[in-house]
Amino acid sequence: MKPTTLVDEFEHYSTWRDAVYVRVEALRDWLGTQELGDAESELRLNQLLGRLQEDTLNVAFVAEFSRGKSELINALFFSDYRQRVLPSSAGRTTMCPTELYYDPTRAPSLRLLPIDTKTREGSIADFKRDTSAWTEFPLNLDSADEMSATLMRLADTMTVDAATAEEYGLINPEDEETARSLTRDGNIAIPRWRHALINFPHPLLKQGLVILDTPGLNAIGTEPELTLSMLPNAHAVLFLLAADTGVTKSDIEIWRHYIAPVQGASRARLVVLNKIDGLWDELKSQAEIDAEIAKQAASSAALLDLPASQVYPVSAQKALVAKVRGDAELLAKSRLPDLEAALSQELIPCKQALISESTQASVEDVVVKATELLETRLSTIQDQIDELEGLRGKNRDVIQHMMIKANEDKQQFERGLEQFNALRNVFASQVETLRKRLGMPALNHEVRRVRQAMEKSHFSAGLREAMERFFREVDGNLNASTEIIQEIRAMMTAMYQKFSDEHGLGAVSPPEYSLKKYRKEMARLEGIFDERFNTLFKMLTMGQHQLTARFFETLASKVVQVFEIANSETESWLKALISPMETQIREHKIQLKRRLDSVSRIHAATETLDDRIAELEATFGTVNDQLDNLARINSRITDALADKLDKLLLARTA
Ligand SMILES: Nc1nc2c(ncn2[C@@H]2O[C@H](COP(=O)(O)OP(=O)(O)OP(=O)(O)O)[C@@H](O)[C@H]2O)c(=O)[nH]1
Ligand SMILES: [Mg+2]
Repeated sequence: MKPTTLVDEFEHYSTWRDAVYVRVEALRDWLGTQELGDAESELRLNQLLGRLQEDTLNVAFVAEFSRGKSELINALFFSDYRQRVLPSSAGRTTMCPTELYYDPTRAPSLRLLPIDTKTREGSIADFKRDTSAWTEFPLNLDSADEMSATLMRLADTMTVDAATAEEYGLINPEDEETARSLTRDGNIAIPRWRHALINFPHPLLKQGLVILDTPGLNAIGTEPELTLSMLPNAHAVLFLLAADTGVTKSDIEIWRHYIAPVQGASRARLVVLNKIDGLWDELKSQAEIDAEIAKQAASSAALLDLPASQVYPVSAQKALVAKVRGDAELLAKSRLPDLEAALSQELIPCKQALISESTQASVEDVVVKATELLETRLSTIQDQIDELEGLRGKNRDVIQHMMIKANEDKQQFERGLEQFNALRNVFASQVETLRKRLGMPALNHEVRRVRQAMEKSHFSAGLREAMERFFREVDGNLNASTEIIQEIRAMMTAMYQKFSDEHGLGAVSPPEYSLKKYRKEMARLEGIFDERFNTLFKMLTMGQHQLTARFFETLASKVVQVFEIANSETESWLKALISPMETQIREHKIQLKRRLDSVSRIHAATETLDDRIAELEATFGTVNDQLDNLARINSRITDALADKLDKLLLARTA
């Protein structure tokens, strides 16, 4: 098998995504020019295009300090720069979580969030929106030396007294290790920065790759956002062990607390056994060395409760050297290509499948709706043609009779419309009740209440009670919303049925919708809270009080995020519920009016019958062409989704 590098595979993926984008855009534009799209379809396609454009692939590197995370990132992604981009050295090097990405609207730079922001309100996500909170250093891409000198700031530390470190939530004074790290005068070295953002125009980052480099256990534990959102949001997590240290207690702790519990079917988790060059012994045969490496991989796997095949032994450092020097033999020996292949195979197909599925679903809904509309048009035109054909040679009395019939149909439909409008009012008031339960003001009220309770309470029992109540209230609101949603759906289903029975409108089954996944997500967050509370906050010192408050802020911003998504999805659903009905009614009204007009015209001049039939037949042809076009545009999207990339590439060069 030809080894695929992550770079190749990712480029392939980006090309695929671009091709899908272009074709979905073509669908949206075509529906627009043909006046076939309604507001709901346009919104859906625009949302889909936005998602395709902003699509990122997040890969996180997690491990205890000095296992070689930064070196592995250099070897995997930055060897083209022919030197170390990220600082990597013995002892603690990376002092704060570091994100590497590319934003074309900003100049290449290193931005650092000062550590004292830990005492300010707001999560890292909040600070990201506040440019002034960051210290910015430009990156000079023309000088590799200057660039790595700038990036050395990731390792900055500063000395503070124990009280300050405690206030930042960085130390626990009762902890033995803390006691040891305090110098004789009671000071301690802490990271100077809380978070780093590197905006760098690397080809992969340009295509949407986002890399997260993290420092060791101490920092992971003090930044709840890492645990709550950054790691769960990563599409792949690489956990590193080092052959020279073996699996230590803190390695196991990181694995158990921060990596193993992160769920999600699409989430690749790879364990890397780094620094295998330490086992390369010139006095041993290759077979003996391989056996030694296999043995260590197997024992590491056993300690982490994994099959041995999931542990990838590599030497990041030798791989970097090999890539810089173009030494193929050394590269093979470093075993990095095996890891790259595994990473690309686990990561990219999963991601592609996810995007493909959601694109398919949105496109299908829109296409089905437009097809139905065109088909209804076709069949009404056909009915009219048949009616007129039957009229050839009939006398005025018959035509008079038809006119009366058309008028009656129209009046009956207008009565139906009145009922529909009454139902719309009921719908609006139910939506109002739903928004009261699910809307942001209700949630913000709960968040404020916990904040107040936290300020007042100095004991963990009080905090716990406030939090438990918070989760209970939030779940209660979700539960009540679920019931309202079911009522709304039942009412709309009945209305659709009625219109279908009485006026011959197409039978539509309103889309199913449930808040279950949000309730599940809330339960997951509560689980994380419980676990953190039980391990960390048995006793509340001042610093821990701070830490709890910050933990809550992060948790709250996560809950707010979940609710924002739930709200926007609910609003889309509500629109999807009513809009097909509105479209159908509008269409039906137009058709009824046309029928009446056409009969009236014939009534006035029976001799124009042939002209009228010819006119209708021409319209029939146009609508038929539209149906063909729509099917063609749709099958182009389906082809792109099925990754017929060879074809795409050929088409592009042609
Ligand atoms: N022999 C050997 N040393 C390595 C290898 N990979 C990394 N190192 C060394 O291990 C040390 C730590 O590497 P880093 O890349 O800084 O490790 P890290 O996990 O990023 O550590 P922190 O930033 O402190 O959390 C450095 O001195 C590297 O040169 C390897 O494959 N073999
Ligand atoms: Mg590092």
